[in-house]
Amino acid sequence: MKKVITYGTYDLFHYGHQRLLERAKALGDYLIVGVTTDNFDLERGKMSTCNNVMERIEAVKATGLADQIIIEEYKGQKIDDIQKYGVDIFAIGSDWEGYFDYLKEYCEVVYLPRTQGISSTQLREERPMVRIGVIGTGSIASRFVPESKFVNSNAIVSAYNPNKEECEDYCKQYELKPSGSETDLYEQCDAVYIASPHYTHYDYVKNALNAGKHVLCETPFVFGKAQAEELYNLAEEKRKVLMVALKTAYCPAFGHLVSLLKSGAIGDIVEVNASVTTLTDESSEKLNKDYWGGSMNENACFPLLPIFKLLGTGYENINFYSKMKNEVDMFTKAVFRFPSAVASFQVGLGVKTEGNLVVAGTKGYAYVPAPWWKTDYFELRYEDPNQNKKFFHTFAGDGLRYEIKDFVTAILSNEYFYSKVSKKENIKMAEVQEQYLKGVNLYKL
Ligand code: C2G
Repeated sequence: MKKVITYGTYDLFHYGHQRLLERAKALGDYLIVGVTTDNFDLERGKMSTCNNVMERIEAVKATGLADQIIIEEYKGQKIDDIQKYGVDIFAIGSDWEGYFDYLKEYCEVVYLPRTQGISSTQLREERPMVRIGVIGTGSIASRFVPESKFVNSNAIVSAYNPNKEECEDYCKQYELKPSGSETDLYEQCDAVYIASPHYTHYDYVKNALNAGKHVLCETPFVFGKAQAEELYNLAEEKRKVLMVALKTAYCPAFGHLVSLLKSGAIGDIVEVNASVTTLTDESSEKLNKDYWGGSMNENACFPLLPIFKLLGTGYENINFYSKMKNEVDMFTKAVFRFPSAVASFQVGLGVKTEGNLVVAGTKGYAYVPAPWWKTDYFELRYEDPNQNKKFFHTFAGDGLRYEIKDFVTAILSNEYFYSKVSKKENIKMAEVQEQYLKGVNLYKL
C-alpha cells in the first residue's frame, strides 16, 4: 500500500485545496492530511487565519478524500510523521517548490502545480473589513499601524488628536486622513483604538461606545472601579466589543504559561512575584503628578495580569510601599494576601530592578526572564533539575498584532463578551489603582 501525506492550513477551504487533495490522493492508496494547529500557524507567522483548527479539520473531512487526518503542531514534525506512519510520498503545492527537498532523505517528494486564480488570502480580502480609527497619536500608536498590517480584515482609516499638528504628522507618516474632531473620526470607522494619555481614556471610551464603536483601549484602562463598571455596562448595552490592550495577555508564551500553571504543572500556586521597572527622565509626563504620572499609574496593570490570571481576583488585602519624589511614586512594591497564596509586584520609573516573573508552587516554580511582559520563553523548574522544562514561543514584531487579531476577530464573529483580559479582571485592576490613589494601606518611604 502506497501512503501519501500532505499538509496545510486549509483556511476558508476552497477549490485549490480540493484539487490538491484529489491529486495527492491519486498518487497512492492512502492519504494522510496534516492540518496545522492555530498555535503552529501563529508561530510560523500566519496571523490571518479565519477558521480555527476544528473548522479547518471539518472542511478537510467533508471532502471525503482523507483516509486519516492528523494535526501538525511543531516545526520538524513532517520528518517524524513520515517515519511514524511509513509514508512513501510527501506531496505539497508548487508554491513550496524546493523548500521541502530535505524530506527526500525519508520519502519521495512531489510538488503539485498550484491552482491558479484562487487563494485563502484572496478570499480573506473579500470578507468584511473592520475600519479602525486611532485616538491619540503618540509612540504606542506609531507601533499600532505597522502591526495592524499583519492582521487581515482591518484597515486603519483615520486618526484624531486634539493637537492638530501632531495628528497631521502622524497621518502623513502612515498615509491616513486626519480627523478634525472626535465626531468626524467616529463617522469614518467601525472601531477605535484609544492610545491617548491614560487620564483621558474614560471620556474617549464612553464617547466611542455611545457613538456605537467597538473599542480597544490602551493600558491602564481607567483608574476607578465605578468607571470601569460603567464602561463595561455601556459596552454590553450597545453590544460592542470593549477590550483593553494589555498586550502581554494576547501573546502566545504568556497564554501557554498560564494554562500550564493552571493545569497544575508546578502544583498549587503559593506565590506570584513580578516586576516592571523602566528608568524614566524626571521631567517626563510619566513622572508628573499633574498628568497622573507615577509608577503605579503607568505600570501596575502589567504585573496585575499574572497575579489575577493565576490567583484569581479575590484578594483579601493589599499593602503598598512607595518611594516618593515630587509627589509621585518613583517605585512601589505591592503585597497581596489571597486566601491561600501571596503575591507581590514591584513597579518603578525611578528605580531599577530585575524585570522577571516568578511563580512558586508546591511542586516546582515557573521562571520567566526579563522582560517577562513580552516574553517568548519560560522555564518550569523542579527540585530535580532533570525534570526542568524550557518552553519557546514566537513573539513577533512589537507584539501588538496578537491583540489586534483578537479584537478584529471578536468584532467579526459578534463575540462581544469575549476578551483575553476579562471584564472582571479589568474592573479589579481599576479597583487596585483606585485603592492606591486613595492611599488605602499605602506606606510612603
Ligand atoms: N494550494 C493549491 N492551490 C491554491 C492554494 C493552495 O494547490 N490555489 C495548496 C498549497 O500549495 C498547499 C495546500 O493547498 O499544498 C494547502 O495550502 P495552505 O492552506 O495555504 O497551507 P500551507 O501554508 O501551504 O501549508 O505544514 C504546512 C505546510 O507546510 C504548508
